[in-house]
Amino acid sequence: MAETQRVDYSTKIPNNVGLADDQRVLKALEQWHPGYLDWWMTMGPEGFQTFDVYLRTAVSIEPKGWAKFDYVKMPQYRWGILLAPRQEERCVNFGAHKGEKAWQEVPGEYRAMLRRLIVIQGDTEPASVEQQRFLGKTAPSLYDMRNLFQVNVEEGRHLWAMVYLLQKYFGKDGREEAEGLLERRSGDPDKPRMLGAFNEETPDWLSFFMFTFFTDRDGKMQLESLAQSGFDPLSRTCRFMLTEEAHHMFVGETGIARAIERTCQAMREAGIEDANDIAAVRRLGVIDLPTMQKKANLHFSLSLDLFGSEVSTNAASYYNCGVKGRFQETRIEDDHVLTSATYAVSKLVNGGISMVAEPALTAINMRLRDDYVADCNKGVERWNKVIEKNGIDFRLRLPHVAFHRAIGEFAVIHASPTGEVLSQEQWEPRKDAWLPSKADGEFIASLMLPCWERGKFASWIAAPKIGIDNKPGDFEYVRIDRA
Ligand code: BYC
Repeated sequence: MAETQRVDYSTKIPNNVGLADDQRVLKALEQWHPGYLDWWMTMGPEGFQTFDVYLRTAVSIEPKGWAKFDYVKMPQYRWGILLAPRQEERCVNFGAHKGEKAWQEVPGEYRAMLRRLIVIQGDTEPASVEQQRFLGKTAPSLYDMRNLFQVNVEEGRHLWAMVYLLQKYFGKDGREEAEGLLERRSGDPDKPRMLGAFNEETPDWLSFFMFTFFTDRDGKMQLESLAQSGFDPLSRTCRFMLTEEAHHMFVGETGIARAIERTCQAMREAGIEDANDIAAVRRLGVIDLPTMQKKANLHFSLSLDLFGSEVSTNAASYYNCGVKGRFQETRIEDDHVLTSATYAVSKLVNGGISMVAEPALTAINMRLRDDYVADCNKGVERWNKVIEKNGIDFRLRLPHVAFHRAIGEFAVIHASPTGEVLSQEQWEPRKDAWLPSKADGEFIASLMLPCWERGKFASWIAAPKIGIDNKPGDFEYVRIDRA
């Protein structure tokens, strides 16, 4: 079967890339499959592998009606290889090769670069599943539990997507990298995952929602940039991944919005007006808004680190070679070569933070990060609307980009959330006011009690406005009883 819109389910690995006619790659993937399942059983959602979960599975790559919903036990999920349709006339749209036909094979001179980008992208996918593996046990509802598992199986599919590219286009090196993706472990000191944020813990559901809002959004930006790639199979793979990614960010944004809603309701009912009266709000069994701000500060800053250094010759080469573009590259009105353009970059100058014009080519990471910050801000404003509607005088804000950074220009300094540069002595006593403290973590953990009754929700989170797949409020998203 050649490449098609429908997904071929006749092989062990569902796909729309004609795997049945590509025995070499089919075999390589079939050999990789048992290792993947072992990884899923040991590092995937702990304690829920035998439960029926109401999941969506991709059945087509057409924008409408691409997924079907049904009960599935997670280890039986049909992880497939799905690429967006090929556009015959597609070209390289930027860099030194601008105007050439998009590449269907890996150009020899860019092999190492492309392999590296695909491996980094691939590494984040299983990492996030590992980070989230214990959360099912404290799920605040069956609805939320199902969303967690949906995100997890789709991150598993995104790993398959990258492994397909490695196996199909990178020969022996690709096969070794595919094995490596199953060997590294989030947070393991000896064989950690590749990027910082993917070695942090996701200890509670507030972290999960913040992660899916902030870190999955980095995923969106990076996938959007890779979707611009002149290497067409990578572009097509990323375009389909973005379809799934939208739901992950929805889970994060609405998860936080529902926690905010519940806190505000509880405050109103108790007649508490001061959002900063943390002790009084916590007594209501909800998460106070200042603690949500601290969690946002943490996850935003960790996610900013995923953009690499503001000024990066790596990023310049990726762009110049046509392998990784900018967000919405084809909609930007400039020459798409960037040999003479500049871009304003925030930098440390004489101990302070200033904007400095840098060659646009080396400032590609900074530009993507700016696009990311703008996208995050829209979501934060939607959260603020929930607070405002409840008549509570409090606003959530993204911290300054220099706050709590480990990568790039600001890794060497401390800065407050408003961007004031601080000495170590000034930072130490104040950091617990800006980042979740041990006590905050313990309080949040005390609220993480499982709530698995149909249609019920834990004390700290409101019900969603609509169900998944338009299901009613008491729908049994995960069949706990019959497991
Ligand atoms: N941690 O020139 P530089 C997702 C390294 S999330 C550790 O500043 P560059 C998802 C860098 O590798 C999206 N190391 O940066 C979300 C380099 O090392 P070498 C994942 C870091 O290369 C939720 C050195 O520092 N996709 O999909 O321009 C759930 C100097 O690098 C970090 C991608 O990231 C870090 N944070 O940009 C599930 C896309 N940052 O070469 C999934 C692919 C930098 O000196 N990756 N370094 O050994 C890339 O485009 C780029 O590699 C990066 C870094 C943006 C990550």
